[in-house]
Amino acid sequence: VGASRVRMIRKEEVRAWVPERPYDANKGHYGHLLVMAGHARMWGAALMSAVSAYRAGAGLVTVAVRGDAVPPWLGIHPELMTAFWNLPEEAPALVEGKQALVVGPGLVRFDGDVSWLKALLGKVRYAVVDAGALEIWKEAIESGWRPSAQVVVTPHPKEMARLTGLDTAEVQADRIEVARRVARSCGCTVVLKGAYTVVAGEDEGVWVNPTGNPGMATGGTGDVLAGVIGSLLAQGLPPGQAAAAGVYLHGLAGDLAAQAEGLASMVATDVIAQLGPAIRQVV
Ligand code: NPW
Ligand code: AMP
Ligand code: MG
Repeated sequence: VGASRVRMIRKEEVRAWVPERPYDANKGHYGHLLVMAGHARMWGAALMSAVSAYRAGAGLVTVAVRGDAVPPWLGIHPELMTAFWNLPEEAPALVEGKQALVVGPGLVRFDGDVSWLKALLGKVRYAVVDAGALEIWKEAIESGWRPSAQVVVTPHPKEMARLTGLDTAEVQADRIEVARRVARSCGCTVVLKGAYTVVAGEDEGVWVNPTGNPGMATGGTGDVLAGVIGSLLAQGLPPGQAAAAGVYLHGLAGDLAAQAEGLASMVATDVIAQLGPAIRQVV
């Protein structure tokens, strides 16, 4: 414990963690991810998470949408599958047969209800809890409940402030300790985003990510990250490795996007487009 357990994520370890593609591989080897995200005003978050998950190697990706018709925007990426839900109690059945779950990007909570998230995290092995699911998570954790799923939470500094009751400046002044404390108290893996993203594992080990740049301060890059980590979980990486490899590859894709487009102009879909080149550079 202490400073000796804090280290930079290295390319060589990411290379060792990313699943290989043997000649006789099939999509069943790379997991099925459920993305429970988006709503009418933030459907892009769901689309970006889900497409990023495919780009990071998941075998199958299903997007859970509210309503009962396939929204036309999903047609941009016909490789995506669709599941439908309207009521919170319909959510848990959707994770059956999935190896991992991403919940939260662009999600707007149901009034006061936390039971659907608890039920979901009782049925799946691995999950990423991000954005709109974080306050529901906080409420559930504070009531003493603990998930049977192994969970990676991915707050940015302001979301971390909401989770802890600190203000954003206090979070930023002590990033490693804040992330470590939350990981210890919830028994989960914590990704505290922003420049030099911190990954704190359940075992108190801490990684700091050297990749990424301020061009990533643009709408949707966090939704991409949630999809990448969810993808690696679906492929069977344990949470600490999925989180560390995910932030490294996401940041590297951001660096390639910055080279191509410039810091001011790059957008989240440019980062998605560079996930392939980033993975190729590492493996
Ligand atoms: P400030 O300005 O410093 O006070 P919110 P959100 C702070 C979805 N999206 N370091 C900063 O606050 C998401 O998935 C959908 C320090 C910033 O203004 C969510 O569900 C999109 N501070 C939902 O929108 C594309 C930092 O936090 C504030 C920081 C709301 O998510 C966009 C924003 O936090 C979006 O991804 C840092 N590194 N980073 C779509 N196309 O569908 C952030 N902050 O209020 O939680 O809003 O993060 O935009
Ligand atoms: P979100 O705020 O949820 O959209 O997530 C933003 C993503 O972009 C996270 O992965 C951050 O780590 C990354 N990011 C934002 N600003 C920076 C920065 N200045 N340097 C490196 N990465 C950043
Ligand atoms: Mg976000």
